[in-house]
Amino acid sequence: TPRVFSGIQPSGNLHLGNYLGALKRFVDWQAKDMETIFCMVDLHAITVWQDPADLKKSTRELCAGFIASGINPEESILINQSQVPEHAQLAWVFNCVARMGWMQRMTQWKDKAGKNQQNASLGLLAYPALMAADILIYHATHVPVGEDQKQHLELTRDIAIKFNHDYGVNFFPETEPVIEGAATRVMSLRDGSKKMSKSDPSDASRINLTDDADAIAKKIRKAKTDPEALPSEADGLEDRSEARNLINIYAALNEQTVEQVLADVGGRQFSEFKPMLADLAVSKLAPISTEMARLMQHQDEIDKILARGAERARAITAPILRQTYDIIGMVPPP
Ligand code: AQP
Repeated sequence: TPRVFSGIQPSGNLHLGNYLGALKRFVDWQAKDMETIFCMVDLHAITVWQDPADLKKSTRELCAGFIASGINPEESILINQSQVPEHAQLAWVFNCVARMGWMQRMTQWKDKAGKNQQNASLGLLAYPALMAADILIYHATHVPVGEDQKQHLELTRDIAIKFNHDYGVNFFPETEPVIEGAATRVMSLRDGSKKMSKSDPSDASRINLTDDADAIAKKIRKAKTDPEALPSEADGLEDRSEARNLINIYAALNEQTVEQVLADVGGRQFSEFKPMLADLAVSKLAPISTEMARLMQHQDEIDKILARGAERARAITAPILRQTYDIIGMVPPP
């Protein structure tokens, strides 16, 4: 059966963008006749500084977020990256396949390293090789992600192609990015030109999955908008990034198309639309935050789920790593 893989960094502040761009869509994939593997990518998170106690908490909270969003750890394989060592082992091989120039071209590297590249971690530059390993250590073919990960997935393909070519094999598959739905790029509530992000210093810029009903409603009420009424057709949202963002969020939460939403709300003012959006968001998100808080009371359960996930994952990853080592000429243990 074809395999689906995706990951989320446990770097805190899990938000609505992660939910609509990733978690909610993972649940759709879980319902299909495919093997689904979802990962808390803690080794990716430490490419920028993480406080050790916060990282542990965020990892368990992310696991709770997966489950509260509808990922069933009996159906999907739910893992923490560092507990499945073959990810990091294959990443080393890919570090030797990928080229420096490929890494230096990545926009995420340029954005996150900023002007002072000399002072960024080597891991931040190598980030996409680890991501390629996460996917290819399962021979996964489908990778559901938000728009911001498209470039990294193209690089995953390049790494697979170069590995296969260099060693004269047809071993790693060419993966397909799956970027679909109305909310593949949820924007900041304070600035329609920036994506909603975990690391934005303004908490008002994002809806956290841990926010309660009051906080969710307040952030939507205060979201930046323009003074015009809403249009009735999608082309009326061009050049209105904040309006488009709120409509996209509404459509994704309500499982409608943008056209369907605008057919209902076109002509209304934001003063009318925002309370509708707040009600919808609270009804969809508050149960998730309640369930996350409940699960966080049972840390030992979470840790057991991750241990069980790692065991199931290693039944797939250990043989693939063994075959990779054989292809590249490593002498196997007797
Ligand atoms: N704003 C977004 N809209 C839609 N999808 C998004 N994703 C992230 N932000 C948005 C998707 O969520 C998944 C996990 O993301 P991640 O945690 O691995 O990486 P990230 O992009 O670094 O997340 P942040 O929130 O933007 O963190 P910082 O602030 O560190 O940059 C991915 O599928 C991603 O596409």
